[in-house]
Amino acid sequence: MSGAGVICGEEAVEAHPERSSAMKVRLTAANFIFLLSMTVIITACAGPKIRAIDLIGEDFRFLPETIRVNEGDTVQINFSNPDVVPHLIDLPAFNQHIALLPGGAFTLEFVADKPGSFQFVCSVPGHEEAGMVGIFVVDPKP
Ligand SMILES: [Cu+2]
Repeated sequence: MSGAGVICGEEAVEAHPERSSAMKVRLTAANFIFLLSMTVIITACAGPKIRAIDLIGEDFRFLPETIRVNEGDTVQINFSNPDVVPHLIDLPAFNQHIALLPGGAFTLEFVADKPGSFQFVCSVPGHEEAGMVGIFVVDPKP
């Protein structure tokens, strides 16, 4: 096996091949920092990720209109309503429903446990028809 590498999402971090025999090298400060950094990278890659997304409901729109996560992510949608009218978010595919009064904020948290494209809407009468619609995209596990 040539130089050890760690793949994390789109990023690839190549371990230094010249250090493949690190076990034979005495533990210098540089080696210690290298090993510590690799531990941090591996820990960051392990297990599902938490994806925090700010979502604003305003002027009969969701901003952003599209939310994209990966299957298995724990999703935190920080939904806020700076408007002067109430707004709701209904994402039935993940059993998420919340109503916000003007000026309100709430964080929805759930696991994106299935891939696909799912619509979410504001179900205050007339708001969906006015365009208050968004898409929640869950990319499948590779
Ligand atoms: Cu609304």
